[in-house]
This record gives sequence, C-alpha cells and structure tokens, in this order.
Amino acid sequence: MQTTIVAPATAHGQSAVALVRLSGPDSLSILRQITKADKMFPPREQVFCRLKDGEKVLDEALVTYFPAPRSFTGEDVVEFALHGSSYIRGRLLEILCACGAVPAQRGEFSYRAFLNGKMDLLEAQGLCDLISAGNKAAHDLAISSLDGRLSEKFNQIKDALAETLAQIEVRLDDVDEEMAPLNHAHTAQVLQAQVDTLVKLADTFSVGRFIKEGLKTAIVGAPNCGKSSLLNALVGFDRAIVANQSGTTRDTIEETLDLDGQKIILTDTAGIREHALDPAEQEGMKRSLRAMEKADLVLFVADLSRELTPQEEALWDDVEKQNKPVILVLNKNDQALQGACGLVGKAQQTLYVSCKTGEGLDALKKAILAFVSSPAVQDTDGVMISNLRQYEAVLNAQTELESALVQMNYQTGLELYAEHIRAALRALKDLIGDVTPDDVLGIIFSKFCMGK
Ligand SMILES: Nc1nc2c(ncn2[C@@H]2O[C@H](COP(=O)(O)OP(=O)(O)OP(=O)(O)O)[C@@H](O)[C@H]2O)c(=O)[nH]1
Ligand SMILES: [Mg+2]
Repeated sequence: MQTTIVAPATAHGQSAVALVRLSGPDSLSILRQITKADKMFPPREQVFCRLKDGEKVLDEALVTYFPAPRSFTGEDVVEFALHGSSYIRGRLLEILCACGAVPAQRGEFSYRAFLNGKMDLLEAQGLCDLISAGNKAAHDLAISSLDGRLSEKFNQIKDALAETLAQIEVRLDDVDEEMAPLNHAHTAQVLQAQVDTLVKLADTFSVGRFIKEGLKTAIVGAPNCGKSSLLNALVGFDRAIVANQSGTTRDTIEETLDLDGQKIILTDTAGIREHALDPAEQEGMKRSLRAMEKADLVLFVADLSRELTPQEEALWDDVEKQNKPVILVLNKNDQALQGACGLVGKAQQTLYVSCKTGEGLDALKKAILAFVSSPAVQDTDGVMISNLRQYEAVLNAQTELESALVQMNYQTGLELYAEHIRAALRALKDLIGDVTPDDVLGIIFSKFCMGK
C-alpha cells in the first residue's frame, strides 16, 4: 500500500511561517488525529486549527486539504502553514510520523506527481531547475521546461514518429496488400523534419548548460599583464590582489558575475612564465593550466606595453590546441603601444582594453555575453535543453532517424525503417514517456482503420 509521506516544504531555520506537507492516502485521517476535532476541511480552503501535542497546543496553524487528484502530487495532500520556529516544525514532523506518516525521500513529492501523471520528466527537471535558478536567464530556462514548452516540442516529434510508425506497421500487417504502398517521399520528409528539430535542440545544449551552470571563463596570460586587474574591473570590486610585480597571483581565484542576468564564473589565474620563483608559483601555474582546460571560454590577456614572451606564444598555442573559444584581451591600452600585437592575426576575436581607465570593458562584456546566446535558440522558439541526459537522448534519437532515412534511401524494407523509428522513440522515452505498441495500434485504428 502507498505510504503517506511528510516533509517540510520551506527551508530550515527561523522564519515567520513554515510549511509542512503531507501526501498520501492517510493525509486526512492524520490531520484529524492531530487536530483532535471534527472540523470540516473543505477542499483547497485554508482552515484555522489548533495542532495538538498530546493534551497541549503545539501551534495555531492554517491548514489546507487538497483531495486527490487535484493536488500537487495527485494524492490526498495536507499543507500546514505554521509559525516558523524550528521547534514547532521539528515537533510537528515527529507527531505526524507517530500518527503514521513517513519522512519523504528527496524529490519524492515530485516523483509521486510524475507517477500520477501530474508532470512529465521534463517538467520535473524544470521544477528542480526553477528552485535552484540563481539568475534571470536560468529562471527563464527553467520556466520554459516547467510550463511544458519543452515537452510540447518533444511531444510534436513523438506524435509525428508514432504516426509514421503506424503507417509503416499497418502495411507490415497488410499481408493481402490491400493498402496503397507507403509514400516514401512523404515519409522521408516527415522524418527529415524531425531530424532538423532534433539537431536544433541539440545545438541549444551548450547555451542551455552555460545558462544553468554558468559560463566558466578563465583569465590567463603572462605575469603582470593585468589578469587580476581585469577580474576586479569585471566584477566591480577589489577581489584579487593587484601589484606591480610579476607572480602576484599564486592560486586560482574564482568569482561569479551576474552579467545582464547571466551567470559568468570568472577564474583569475597565476601568470605563466618560464621559471617560477618557488614551488608555490610552480603549483599556481599548474592550476592555471587546469582552469584553462576546464573553461568554456578563455580570456587571454596580453600587455600592450611590452613585447610578447616565448612562453606567452606557447600558451597561446596551447589554448588553440584545446580548440577553446578564446577572446584576446590586449590590456594597458592607455600606455604607449609597443608589442603584444603578434597574436592579433591568430585570434578570432581581439579587444583592446584598459583596466586602468575602463576603456573597452563594455565591449568585452558584450563579447562574453555573446557566448551565452546562440541563434540556435531562436530556431527552437526559445526552448533549450540544458542537461546531459536530455542531450544524449536527442543525439540518440537523431542518429536512429538518420539511419532510418539512409535505409529509406536504399529502399531496404519497411521492417528496417520501423526498427529505427522504434529505437528513436525509445531514446526519447525517458523525456516524454513511452510509446507503446497499443499507442501505435490506437493510431492505426483511429486514423486509418481498414474496415476489417
Ligand atoms: N597602465 C596600466 N596599468 C595596468 C593596467 N592593468 C593593470 N595594470 C597594472 O599592471 C600591474 C599588474 O597588474 P595585475 O592585475 O596584478 O597583473 P596580473 O596579470 O594579475 O599579474 P600576476 O598575478 O603577477 O600574474 C599592476 O601594477 C596594475 O596596476 C592598465 O590597463 N593600464
Ligand atoms: Mg594576478
């Protein structure tokens, strides 16, 4: 039998109001035990109650009863809005458990909502992302999952594939060949359209991930070129020590920046030169290279007031070898220009800045932001995928449909096309649910029953 679960729905610690939620078949009877009164609990209406702890009053609370199925989980749910002391909340949880409830596992309310068809996995992921979204862009992204726009995109693909599969399967069953043969051109067109949508969705993944997790941006370069000054200028306060001597920064220094609602994680690093002064600087340089490897974007800083060193050129080659997006930031533009321009021809994007005067910093911020927006997102009506599971499902489905198209090109036979379409549907199953043989049969009978 299904248990009745309980958990606080608000954060720990003291607050004006705290919310505790029960969900499961015994919710109402547990509520009656703890209120010890024959109160009426009209659905979805707040009722003022005294919650009892033995013969004493534990708290005066507002209680709402949501009978199944019209509740968050789809089960009977009771919400207690309590005074927010940790004692009241903790004691209420103990009493509710003594009355038969069990503590919920992490995510169990949402899991039950999913099992009861209240939301699909994409919406559940969206809900989880919404709660953890720390900036506007991540919030927008989560809302587009939660409000079902992402599910709708996948459901359109699923419907088109299920329909195509039905068209094929009905012909496989048509041993007497009473039906017109499959319209290959039309079927290929439908499959190609789904591949195109999947490719666009896959293209949004990197941007979706940057938005959700933040764009990891490493500031690298030779000692004394102004990396720490750049970090400080971008975040707007003196985060890192700046000094007119080489080798000031030893450890990597991370700071998060909210740039127009996008999360950018900046990492300042130790300058790279041939000989470290001591083991600490040596270790610092190793950490710089690691930060660079982990970064989504590299800001390569060079000092315009002096010539490039061989180590700087070698470091540039390193960045290029890693095939990372990189912006060449030529700093100290306020000084007499002498060097560092040797890299300009190699860089895809070069910006001249002065951390001292602030010149060029707005352009640099715009250039960084450009990495967190992509034309792919416009192609999908603003819908993005942002987690690896979704990305892999999309790629697998795409591969299967491309194989189906190759088979169709060679006209190898209906059974093989069907096999790849089924595999594509299986790949998408985790995101949008299963398409069962019965679903396909349903389409066959509802749309083109042969009257047999
Ligand atoms: N004139 C001028 N000086 C700058 C500019 N940016 C930084 N500096 C100076 O350059 C020196 C080094 O700056 P830092 O930011 O510490 O350089 P860094 O790259 O972090 O150096 P390390 O930590 O040693 O690798 C300091 O004296 C800064 O004041 C600039 O745009 N113009
Ligand atoms: Mg520094």
